[in-house]
Formats: sequence, structure tokens, C-alpha cells
Amino acid sequence: MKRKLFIATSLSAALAGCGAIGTKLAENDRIRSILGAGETLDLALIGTRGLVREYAASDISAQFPINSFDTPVDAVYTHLIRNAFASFRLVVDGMVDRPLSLSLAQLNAMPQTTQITRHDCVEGWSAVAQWSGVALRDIIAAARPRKGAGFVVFHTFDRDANGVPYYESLDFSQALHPQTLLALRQNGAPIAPDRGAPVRLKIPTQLGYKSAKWVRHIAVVPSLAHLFAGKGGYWEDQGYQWFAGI
Ligand SMILES: Nc1nc2c(c(=O)[nH]1)N[C@H]1C(S)=C(S)[C@@H](COP(=O)(O)O)O[C@H]1N2
Ligand SMILES: [Mo]
Repeated sequence: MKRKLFIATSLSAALAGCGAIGTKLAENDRIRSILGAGETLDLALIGTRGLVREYAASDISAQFPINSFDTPVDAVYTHLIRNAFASFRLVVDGMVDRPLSLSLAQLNAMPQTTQITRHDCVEGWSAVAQWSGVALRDIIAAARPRKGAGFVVFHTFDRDANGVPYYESLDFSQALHPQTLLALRQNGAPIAPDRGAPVRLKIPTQLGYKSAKWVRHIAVVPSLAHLFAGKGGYWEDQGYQWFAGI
């Protein structure tokens, strides 16, 4: 933990004023103007740049560390494990015309995509795995974000030792990127409880902490300012960069 905070502090110092977030926000204006035009999202126009490398099956790592808070042990999550996630619903709401509440069966019935990509943790390790599930852009498009929407927030089931929930957020250029995945399977098997079951984010264009495990609720919001400490994510609230591009 000490090391994490040290890295976060030196990263903030090194990146101060580099303007990465400013660039992303400018991109957001373009996306907002597309969303605001009252048309169906033209996904062909957004987020198709900057694909990260996809690997071969033979590159899949034999070991993939687990690096997060512990698997939740609260009554709600324990109940979900006991019924094999039959009562799980992924809620998508906020600034959308069509709020969604998706069961695991409904998520599995949507078009699935697969990627073999590298996960890069800020603590200095990387690992390659195959991830399959629903492209986040398909879920976002189905929910129909409204004019003024700026960010997609991921609320999860886990909390730190003080009870503070983990959360993450993306702007639309990251959320609609074709490799941004709501993963239902890792290396062909359903996401395990300690990997974020039943659904986790896998965003290979960004550092590992953006790939939220145990996602339960996706909220489309105009701004990140009023969530927790206002920096857009659990680690961001402790000084990590919100834009964590690889
Ligand atoms: N909900 C939640 N998601 C999380 C974390 C966490 O603590 N809680 N840790 C992040 C970090 S720092 C990394 S490197 C990856 C690790 O994923 P893994 O445990 O499958 O390797 O999950 C990310 N997503
Ligand atoms: Mo990480």
C-alpha cells in the first residue's frame, strides 16, 4: 500500500500539467455534440483509434496475479454466489433514455467479443489473458445516453478496510472504445468470485486499476465532481491519474 501511494505521488508530480486529461475532455466535447444531435450514436465515428495489441493463445500467462480488495463477504454478494448469480442484475441508469437491468442470461445472450490482451498493473506486473463478454459500447448504446452525459461510472460490490467502496469511471471515448469489455469469462471460464464475478470491466488501453471488478451498477453522469472525493475513482481519489492510458 505504501508503495502504491508513493508511485501515485510521483506519477502526479511527473504528469502535472501534461494536459492528457485536457485532451480527453476536448474529445468529449466532440462526442457530446454527436450525442446532443438527437441521433442514434454513430459508433463508427468514435473511439476506433489506438487499438492495443492482441496476442496469440500461446501468449496467455500461466500465472495471473490477483490484485484487489478481498472478495466481498457481505450478505448481498454471499447470496449471489449461493444462487450462482441467478438474481444478479447489472443496472445501467443515470442520464440515459432507456435504463437497463440486465440478468446474466441477458448479458450472455448479447453479441460476445473475445480479446487476448495484456493487463498492466501500476505496481509493476503484467499478464496476458483471454477475456470474453459484451463490448461496453453495446450496453451504452442500448441505454441511449442523453445530451449532457459526460462519464460512465462503475460501482462495485467491494470495499476497502474502512468500508469505502471501490469505483471507477471512463469518458465516452474510453467507454465506447472497441476493446473496452464487460468481461463475463477469463480464459474461457466464467469470471471467478475472486476475479470480480459475475461481470468485470476489462479495459486493456488503460492501467489495471481502471478495470473494475465486481461491477454491479453503471451510471451515466454529467460530471465526476459529486462522487466520493470527486476524482473519478477509488485510487484516483488517493492521487492516481484518472487518465491511465498505456
Ligand atoms: N472492484 C475492484 N476492482 C479492481 C480492484 C479492486 O481492488 N477492486 N483492483 C484493481 C487493480 S489495481 C488491478 S491490477 C486489477 C487486478 O485484477 P486481477 O485481480 O484480476 O488481477 O483489478 C483492478 N480492479
Ligand atoms: Mo493494479
